[in-house]
Amino acid sequence: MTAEVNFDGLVGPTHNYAGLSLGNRASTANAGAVSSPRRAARQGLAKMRLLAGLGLVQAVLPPQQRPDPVVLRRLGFPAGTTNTDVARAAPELLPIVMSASSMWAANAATVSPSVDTADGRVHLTPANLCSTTHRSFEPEQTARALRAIFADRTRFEVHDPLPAAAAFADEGAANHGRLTTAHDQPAVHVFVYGRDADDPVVAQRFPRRQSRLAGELIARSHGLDPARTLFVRQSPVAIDAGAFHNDVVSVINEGVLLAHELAFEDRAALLDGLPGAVVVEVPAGLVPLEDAISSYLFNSQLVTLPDGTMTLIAPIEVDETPSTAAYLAAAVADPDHPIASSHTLDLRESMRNGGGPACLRLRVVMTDDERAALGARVVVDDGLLDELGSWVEAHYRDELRPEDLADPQLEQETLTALDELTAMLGLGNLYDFQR
Ligand code: SUG
Repeated sequence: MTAEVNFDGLVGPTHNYAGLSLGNRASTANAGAVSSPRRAARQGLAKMRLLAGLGLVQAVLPPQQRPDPVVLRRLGFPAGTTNTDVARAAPELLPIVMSASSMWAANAATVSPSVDTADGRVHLTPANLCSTTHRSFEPEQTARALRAIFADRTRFEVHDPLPAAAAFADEGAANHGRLTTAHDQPAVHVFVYGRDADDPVVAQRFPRRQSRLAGELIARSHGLDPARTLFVRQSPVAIDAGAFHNDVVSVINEGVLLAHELAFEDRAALLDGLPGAVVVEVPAGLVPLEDAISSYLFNSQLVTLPDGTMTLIAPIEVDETPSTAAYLAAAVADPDHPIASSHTLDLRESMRNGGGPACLRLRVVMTDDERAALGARVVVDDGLLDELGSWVEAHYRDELRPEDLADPQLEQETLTALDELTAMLGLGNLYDFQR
């Protein structure tokens, strides 16, 4: 059977609040706050356990090594430079090289399932993430991890990330969705972008992270049918209100597009391009854009359960925001609304950095054979979730303050933890320090 597999980014041991993402209002608002890597990782594992318990196929992606020695060398530091050395030599770089931002796996890559590609293989392109400094360090390790997991070249192709230039700026699956009657059927691919290469330079409140060209290049390299790809501009109003990725204001699952009324610039063109889709637009009169962005209603995971109904996996902030709580209750009560049920989760550690349920997952639709060909033990069951839980308890700190990022112990703890993790997940010598 073909299934949508949700790969969640495992929160790394350096999870912290450094205020690194302009345009991501939660990130800015929580700069300098004390984080809890352990609680963050527990919350992430609880989400994976919930989805697996609902009968969905759930998998995990490993965190990245921080600081990354390859990045430090490229920044001109000598081999053997530690986090403590960086703190002494260039304190302003420390939060940037220590960020655990790879946990938001929706930005790891853009994925096209085999049913949609010309060569019948699954194609993945790691996102270059060149719009933010700290995230621009992710693509190399992402590519390495994806190549270890999707190692079978007869079934999978992991492309190189696009070059890290503004014209190719790519944020991965957070700005991409596939609309289809069922996961195993050919889909219309919707690529959402914030700017075009020839946009006039005008003053804007917040950066437009995704370029149209990036989506076009990826669609071509994946061998998607041009007649079934759509390029849609995000509304500048939404970006300037804090929707730095489109998955903050819309979500697609199979034949359903759930979106805020102000998510897209040209709604009419979008709706014309999606014949047969069930488009549920949430009016600003019911859910103001501000509430959509602070609660992350649309950053929920809309998933199809084994019984064929759809459930919404939402952050607890949706319950706590009157307009979104009312919208969701009414949706579930309405037999004609595609959301038949919902679950809310405490993901506050990630949410404080602007990462909700949908940010934490990368969707890969796979056939049984493709799943059986995965090159590592990444599909979770209760046993693996228990092992990961014990691993987090053993290695993660309860609290991390900004100054702790310079602690020499922290880097050592991280390496010990990652070394154990690669053995647990059968990932071989994934990390630079293991080579
Ligand atoms: O890229 N936050 C991430 C959140 C990513 C959310 N992903 C999706 N919407 N799919 C970002 O802005 C904050 C890190 C800090 O400030 O410490 C950060 O990188």
